[in-house]
Amino acid sequence: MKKYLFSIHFLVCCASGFTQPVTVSLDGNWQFRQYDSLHQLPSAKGTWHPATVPGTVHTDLLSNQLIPDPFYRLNEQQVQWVEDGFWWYRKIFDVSPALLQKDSIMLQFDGLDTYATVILNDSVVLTADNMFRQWKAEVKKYMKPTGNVLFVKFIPASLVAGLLKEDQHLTYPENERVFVRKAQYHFGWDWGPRLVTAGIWRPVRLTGWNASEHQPGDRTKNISLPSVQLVRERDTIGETFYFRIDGRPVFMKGANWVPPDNFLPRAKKLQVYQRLLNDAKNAGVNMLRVWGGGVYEDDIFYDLCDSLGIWVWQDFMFAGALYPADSAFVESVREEVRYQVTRLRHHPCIVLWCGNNEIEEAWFNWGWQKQFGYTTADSLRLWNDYHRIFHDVIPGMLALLDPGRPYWPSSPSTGWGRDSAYRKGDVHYWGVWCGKAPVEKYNEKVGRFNSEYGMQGLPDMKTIRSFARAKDLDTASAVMKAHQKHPFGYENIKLYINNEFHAPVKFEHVVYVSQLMQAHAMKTAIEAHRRNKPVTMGTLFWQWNDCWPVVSWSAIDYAGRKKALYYEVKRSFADVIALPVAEAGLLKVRLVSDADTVTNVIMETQVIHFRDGVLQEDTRSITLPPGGAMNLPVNIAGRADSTACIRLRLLDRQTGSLLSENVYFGVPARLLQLPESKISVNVFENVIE
Ligand code: BMA
Repeated sequence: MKKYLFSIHFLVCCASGFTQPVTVSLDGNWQFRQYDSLHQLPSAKGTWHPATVPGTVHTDLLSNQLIPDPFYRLNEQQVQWVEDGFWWYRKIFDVSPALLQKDSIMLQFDGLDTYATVILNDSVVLTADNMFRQWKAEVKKYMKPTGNVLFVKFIPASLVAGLLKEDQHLTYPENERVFVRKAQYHFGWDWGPRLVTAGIWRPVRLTGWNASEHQPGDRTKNISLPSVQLVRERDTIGETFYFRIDGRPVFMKGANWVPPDNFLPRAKKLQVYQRLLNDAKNAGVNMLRVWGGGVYEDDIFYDLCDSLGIWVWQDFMFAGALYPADSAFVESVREEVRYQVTRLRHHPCIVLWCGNNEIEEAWFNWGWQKQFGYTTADSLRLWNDYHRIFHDVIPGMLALLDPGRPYWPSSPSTGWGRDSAYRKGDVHYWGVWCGKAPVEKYNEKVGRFNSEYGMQGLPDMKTIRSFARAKDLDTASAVMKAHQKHPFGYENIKLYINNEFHAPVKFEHVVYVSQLMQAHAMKTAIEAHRRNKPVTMGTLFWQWNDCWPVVSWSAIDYAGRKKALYYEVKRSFADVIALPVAEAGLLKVRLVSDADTVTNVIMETQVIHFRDGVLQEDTRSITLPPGGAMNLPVNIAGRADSTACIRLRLLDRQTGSLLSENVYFGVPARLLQLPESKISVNVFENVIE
């Protein structure tokens, strides 16, 4: 992907040489206060306090010690009043004559969350109602050299949403959130708290220029982007679903990406993007799906994906609900799409635009029609509204703005309960977890492209201790329940642990074993998907990261600590791997390569007895074509059972270096007859032996 980056850089440098507009950042020090509220509120009212822009009202209240940390213990409940506040932000500033002399001065907000009125020197210069848009106003006539006063006044998003909801004669699934163009996870999710933020969440600036001066050019012109096709061709099974990039089919390995904080500007400041994306690269991830209940990510996310070689499946921000399609809403969506596609289309990393998360699946499978009592006429109207947004407005805008990239209206295309979900399109297989099916089901339910599946694991003990006291360390405690948002989360964790492991008793052991269980489940799924290459061409587990410290499906917890899953994923995503296939008690191996060159490997197979060590061994030399997959019989009689496992190692034939390693256990871990381990630890200064 580096070759594509070079041309972008070159173009931006060239463009800037011809222009002399003056740009002044208005980030940095602002002030904020609470103006009014729907309810009786505590102390923030009345006085101006220092504020940070870009930022959120919650983080400003926190740094002024006006609220406790919303992530600690049960504090999420304590801070719910914040969403009902009317918040005012203010900046007083001077400007240089160089700016003031320009013909035109534009005030530009890259993000306002969400319902805001912007007032400059007593004149309303713009009103905003969509968190995902950039907002601009020509302000030259209002500006003066000194003492400019800029106000941004927010009214509560949930208040407006509630009023919009009352206007409807139908009940929409998922309550008020669908009426607001604001990150949907802010209203709470099954891994996230309800923290309905407000604020100036992206940079603000003034730009002045003269009519004669060059305007910044469209960044996509003359940029060489990869040629990307989403290949959907009929075949004997159904229809293919894979990405062909620059002529080469690419097997996608990765995960779903959720916003890395409830308070997004904070994540950026703390360099969370660099950490999470480098970790992804190091684990062999080559695709992340930016999931539709979050946000169109910060520029830094896409810049990093470009440079690390991580492809991006980009959802538009709609998830698991129905959305209205009145003219005001549609117009807002149209402008949102215009802005986001124009902002992002020059990134080589983006290989797919996807309309939404789980709306098509939901409409046909979640029983909304019955639950909300829709008549035939209601259903028709709702389905037409759906079509308008996802089959008309969004693809229509893409055809104008980014015709070269594929569009997929909804992920997944078919519900996981239907057979056709495994023959075409992408699938979110939640039979394991939501349906409580055993982990082995992953071996059967293999889709053409597996864009979601997952298993929960508790976060690291240190992370848990950052929000819980010693007395809270029990899954039945109020605090641990508040940090588990899935209705039957702990029940399922227990169920899946008991299927595979001895039931842990101590809380620390529950944490540890839940992570092993999660890693085991995801290994099973990933291996099943990779074994099925080339019929299957993608595996994205749910979910890469967290937005707060929580029990979730993530591989990396909010504090950046890796769960056992991370290390298992890293092993399972190795470019060249030997995957066991157990058939009628006999072991075969499927060798899979995602490398773009021929790989010469030595495959080493060992039967290892837990007490007596290596019982049998076989080595053979194999040449794997680029991107190829092949079945091999294993030349050994020994079996993986309760006393022994089989270890498969692939070594580079030339250098002897280890390419990948896979250990196959024939029975659940709780049935293994493992001898007592003898481990001694010596610590010498900074060396552990
Ligand atoms: C998927 C996602 C999310 C959810 C996850 C776990 O379907 O799209 O909505 O968090 O399941 O339940």
